[in-house]
Amino acid sequence: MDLSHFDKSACDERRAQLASRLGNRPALIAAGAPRPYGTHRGHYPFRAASHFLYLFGLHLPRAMGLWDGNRWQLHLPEPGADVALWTGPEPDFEALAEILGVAVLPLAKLPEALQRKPAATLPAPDVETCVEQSSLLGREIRPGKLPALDEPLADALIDLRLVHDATGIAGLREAAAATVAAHTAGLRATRAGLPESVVRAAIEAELIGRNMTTSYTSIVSVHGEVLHNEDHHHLLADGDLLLVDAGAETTAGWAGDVTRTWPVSGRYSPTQRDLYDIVLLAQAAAVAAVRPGLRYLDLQGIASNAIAKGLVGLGIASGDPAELVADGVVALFFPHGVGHLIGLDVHDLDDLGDRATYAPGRTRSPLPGLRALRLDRDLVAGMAVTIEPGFYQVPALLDDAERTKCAGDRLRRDRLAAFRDVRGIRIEDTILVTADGHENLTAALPKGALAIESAMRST
Ligand SMILES: [Mn+2]
Repeated sequence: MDLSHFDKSACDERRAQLASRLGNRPALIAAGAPRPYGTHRGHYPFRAASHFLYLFGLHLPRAMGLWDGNRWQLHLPEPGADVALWTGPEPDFEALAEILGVAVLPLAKLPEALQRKPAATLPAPDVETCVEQSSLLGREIRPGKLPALDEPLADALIDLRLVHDATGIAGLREAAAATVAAHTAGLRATRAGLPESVVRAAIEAELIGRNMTTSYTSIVSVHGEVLHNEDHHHLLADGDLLLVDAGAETTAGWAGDVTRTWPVSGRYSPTQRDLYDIVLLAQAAAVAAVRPGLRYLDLQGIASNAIAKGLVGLGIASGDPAELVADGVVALFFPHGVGHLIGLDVHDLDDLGDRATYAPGRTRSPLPGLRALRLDRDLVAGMAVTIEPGFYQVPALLDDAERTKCAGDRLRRDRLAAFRDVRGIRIEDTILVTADGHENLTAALPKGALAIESAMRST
């Protein structure tokens, strides 16, 4: 068992904070079960559910943390006789109790510890564990709308996890540094004629070498217009832009998330450069606005307005930029949200949906460009967010007469045709909100067009 990343005092403090919010109301926190790999009996490497990881700090398969209203305890499956043979010796319950500072008991004792009290819980990420939670608690536990009993637990965890403690911030910095190194390796590995998968390998090798993994499936694609492109088989060609959206996950579970878009040849074409600079201006304007008290939704407006002005400047669109945003014309080119929370999950707290990521009383706007926005809270020092505007030529949007109706005669397709060597551009950094503004945790990675070209030349 790798204990190198375990921070006992941070976990002690987090459990104490949660306990003080719960009072005498019991709560069951599930780590989740390993997920089967293929159809044989193997499993993916186990990664504990983030609420559990936040409180207990270790990837303990099938563990159940219990706040019984009075004290914390941890219930674990008894190790099978051959575990030490196949997967190496593990600390016994007594040793683990010492490490964690909580009582560790066999899972078989959990029903007794629950004493049929109505305990709150949150659905684990895997179905198998949800079934076990249902059986332990005598009610159906599944993802979706939370029962009233579970709401105070969800709200307490949201309250705690929205604002990162010093250990969390250190974890995010570590993930950011590894992510910067990974992108740098990808930049250096980029050559015309190679498949996208070779660049992906260079990026992920940098993470694996640090005993880390990825916080989501890397996007490494010359088809940046496919927003969640998970194919890696296309060959890189001179003249292509390569969109790379990849992030580290540290051993302790903290996520990195960065996107860069660089030219395969090492030089942006004049048309690529024009649009790249617009996305960069939009991203920089949104990043610059980050400070405590700012409503996150306003960043969508800042980025969209900058893109609207840029499109008018290039003659791709005409009319008043603010109206182009309001009427959904900018969303034809920038159809996604400007970013999200980041923490132990890359889309942090997403398992709790808009309850976590939208401030109480706020709901999703139906407007194009806003309906995909994952976050609308007022920023607080200690929150971490991404800022990631983009420009894409998505055929499913631009070739759809119904969807483009909002543009009227303001879309200049003859002019747009000159920019056909741009399929997708996105620029993304991980930003920590600080007391007096913000800190860009991934600022070390080249972002300006000239800086990227220069970094590619020096390989
Ligand atoms: Mn992101």
